[in-house]
Amino acid sequence: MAALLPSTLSIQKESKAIAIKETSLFGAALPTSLKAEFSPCFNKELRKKLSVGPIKAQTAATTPAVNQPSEKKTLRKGTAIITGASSGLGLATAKALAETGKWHVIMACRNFLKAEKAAKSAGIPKENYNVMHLDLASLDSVRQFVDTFRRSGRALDVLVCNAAVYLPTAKEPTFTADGFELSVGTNHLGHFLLSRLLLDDLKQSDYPQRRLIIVGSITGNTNTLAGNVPPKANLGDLRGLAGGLNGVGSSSMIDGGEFDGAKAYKDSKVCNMLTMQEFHRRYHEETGVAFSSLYPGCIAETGLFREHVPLFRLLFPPFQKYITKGYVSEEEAGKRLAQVVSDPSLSKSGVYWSWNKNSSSFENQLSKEASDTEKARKLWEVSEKLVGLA
Ligand code: NDP
Ligand code: PMR
Repeated sequence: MAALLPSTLSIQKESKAIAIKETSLFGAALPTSLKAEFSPCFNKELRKKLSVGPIKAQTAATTPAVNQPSEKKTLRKGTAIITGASSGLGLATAKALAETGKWHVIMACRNFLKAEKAAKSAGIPKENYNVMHLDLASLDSVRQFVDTFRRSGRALDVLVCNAAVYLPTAKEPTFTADGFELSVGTNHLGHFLLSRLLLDDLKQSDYPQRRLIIVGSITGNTNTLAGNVPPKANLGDLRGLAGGLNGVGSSSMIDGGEFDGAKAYKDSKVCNMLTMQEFHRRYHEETGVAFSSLYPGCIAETGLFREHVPLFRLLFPPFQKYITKGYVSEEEAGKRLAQVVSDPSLSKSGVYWSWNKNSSSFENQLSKEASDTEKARKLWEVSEKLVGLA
């Protein structure tokens, strides 16, 4: 909460402007007062307003654990690369894994010093991690990271594509070094190249359970209430992506529409979930690598919301804690992702994991778009061209 204090102060000054401008502070067109927004009966009301179709409960019954291969008696220490491990979910996961003593974590981060400091202050045992530079907003940096990792001589057992940017207040698009809109360029295309290149390394590992995990989210899934808060994810026919997503010759949005930072993020999460499934279809049988995605819960206090207005950052955590009850702490979310990395009962491939209120994992359903096999294939092929693999 201490970190919120400066925001609180600035809210005093800014609240009037925000209240007028940001009637859609929580996304849905909400001309009514914040009081109404926080009313416990928001569920019925909002569903009506948002005209949400059938919604799958995000707290469904736990699916029985599947595929429980027997573990070797003496397992060597596994190596996991986690992108964006300098804060939030990535840092908490690195800590959860490193503390077991069974994992060496490579923190793949764009800001080396920040990552080192974060690891130190989180108390991650220093023999169980190291930081390597990776800027996902540059394809050259991705390739260089892969080279550096290979030169380290380590086997790769698990890759976690976790890093992301969210730019909900941006009026104009910004771009990666290669000219792609920044959210999709970082969250999807950077990870797409990284995971395609590192699949070879995963294949070569002798670790019994090799996994490639791409973090997804509820907000990219329109079969949920959260996924129906405007702007909704929608990749359309991928015409903007096929045009290079550069805002010059083509749109900066995947569907070819006007730039919208919040939508670009949600679209990127759909790409993450589609990519995981396409990996599964193309490579699971051949390689034995398990591909999965997850929604770790709403970790409402992470750096993801750093670009949002101060009032949002102040109200979002209590909204998620007391109204939607979707809130999880960074520590809890880190334990969840660490489970997807190493728990033998979460070894099934092609799954989008979620957790119910008792923190039990279950195989969740993806939205129609996020499970569209034809779209996944097209996304794969267009992405291959953009990152120089085809
Ligand atoms: P944070 O902002 O705390 O973490 C994001 C990380 O990504 C940071 O370490 C950041 O680095 C890194 N990053 C951003 N851009 C780049 C880049 N170009 N190259 C390398 N690293 C980069 O957010 P969260 O922990 O919340 O987000 C982690 C994941 O969880 C994301 O995939 C997000 O979509 C997902 N998620 C989050 C939810 C939430 O409620 N917070 C809910 C559902 C999913 P730096 O520290 O240098 O800024
Ligand atoms: Mg959402 C019903 C449950 C629920 C859950 C679990 C989330 C998660 N959200 C829910 C509901 C609502 N949200 C409702 C009813 C509203 C309108 C009042 C709402 C609004 C809202 C906004 C404006 N929510 C948001 C925002 C954001 O800017 C966050 C976002 O979309 O980031 C992309 C967000 C989120 N809500 C979540 C989660 C997990 C997020 C953020 C993180 C993410 O998807 O990665």
